[in-house]
Amino acid sequence: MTPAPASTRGPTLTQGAAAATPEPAPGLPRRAGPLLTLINPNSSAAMTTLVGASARLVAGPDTRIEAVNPRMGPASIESHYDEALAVPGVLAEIARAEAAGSAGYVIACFGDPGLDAARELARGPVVGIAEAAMHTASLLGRSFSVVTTLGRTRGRAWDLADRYGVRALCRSVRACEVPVLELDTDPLARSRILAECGASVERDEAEVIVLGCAGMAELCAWLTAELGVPVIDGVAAATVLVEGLVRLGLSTSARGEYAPPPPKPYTGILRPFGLTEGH
Ligand code: 2AL
Repeated sequence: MTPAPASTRGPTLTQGAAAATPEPAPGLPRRAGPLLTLINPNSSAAMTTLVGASARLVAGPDTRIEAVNPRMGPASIESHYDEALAVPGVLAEIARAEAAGSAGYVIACFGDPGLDAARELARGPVVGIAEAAMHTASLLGRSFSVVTTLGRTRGRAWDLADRYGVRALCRSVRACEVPVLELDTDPLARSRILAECGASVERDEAEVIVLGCAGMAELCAWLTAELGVPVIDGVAAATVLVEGLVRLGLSTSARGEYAPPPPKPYTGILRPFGLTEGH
């Protein structure tokens, strides 16, 4: 397998799939602005198109957005199992985009899968959509609620609220019980999501709504108009945040926990993920 070019930040992931992926988007305008890579960690091309569109709506005019999804991994992420097995594909995309000169990354799934590992691998800043949405919510009100897909994903959202230090602001995590891949096909999806958002505001006293899935991005403006409170699409929030970090010239600290991982061999099907020093 062809190793990806060395990162100046640290070791190189010897990921064949990464090197095989075409580099920045055919037809992308060649402008001077930074290239940001949005990684949809599931393998749904339709959702990748959706998150790319959502990011482009808010990105600055000179920012180039490449929206990608891994070539391996789950069709959607709605369990811990899905999430764990989505991570190698996310890391392969980071390695590929590093070689293509990406300046920053958005991990566009609400469980923020692989966020810490991505920060160890990437030169530029990496922001997860749950992280971005929850921090943004904390700037807009004294309380927020998350409206997610399936009830089984609620625990992960609570874990992340803890992790990001905003659990005290989180009034509830509600589920619309629509699977990720049915968000745009189930005729009841919109009304169910609206009902859970409404209950969050009326019953749980949430002042801000956080959408708990990248696949809900296109509902954000409509929900805002219906609810009369700020509704946050994490894809847009993370795009603006990472773009701002890049503009500030800031990136992940390479000192301490996010230092490049020590090179070592990996075995079996994970062999391509073994890190080497340089090439
Ligand atoms: C998600 C998401 O954002 N993408 C995905 O596949 N699953 N989140 C969720 N709560 O189901």
